[in-house]
Amino acid sequence: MWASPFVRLVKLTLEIKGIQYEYVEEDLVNKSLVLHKYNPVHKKVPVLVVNGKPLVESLIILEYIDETWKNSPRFLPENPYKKAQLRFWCSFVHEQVFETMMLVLTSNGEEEEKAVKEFFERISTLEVEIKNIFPEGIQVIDQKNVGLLDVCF
Ligand SMILES: N[C@@H](CCC(=O)N[C@@H](CS)C(=O)NCC(=O)O)C(=O)O
Repeated sequence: MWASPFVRLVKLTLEIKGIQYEYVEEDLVNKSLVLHKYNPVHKKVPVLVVNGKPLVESLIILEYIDETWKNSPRFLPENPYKKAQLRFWCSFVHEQVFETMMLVLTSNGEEEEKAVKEFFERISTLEVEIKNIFPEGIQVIDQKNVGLLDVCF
């Protein structure tokens, strides 16, 4: 499912970390037996298979990759409080921001206007709160200096 933002999130992470992988496309209208086998609960993509073992849910996959391939860049800080804060904002982007973004793209008229307003409200919330997580200011992002929240965003 080439257009899946969740799949792209995992591909982007693998590419930033320099990990070679084989990409297998899934037809979500006609799901394969492999998808049923590797993600029997949700039957969704992405699924990352490492040494025959499947991992599902993009944010969980991202953390797994970061903890397994400890090469730079590290996506999450060691500090448990900072880590918890970043996890919270990643799931906010992943769920709340993404949900309204999809609504903007798929609605019309009044519903679209409402969705656009909601989208900007959520982005503004993130923009204000992010300053508490990064009091030192937003830094330039490049391949060596990128965090979990950057990737999610
Ligand atoms: N929370 C999941 C969402 C994954 C997801 O919704 N994948 C969609 C493609 S964008 C899917 O596989 N949909 C198939 C279905 O719902 O049957 C994640 O972050 O990995």
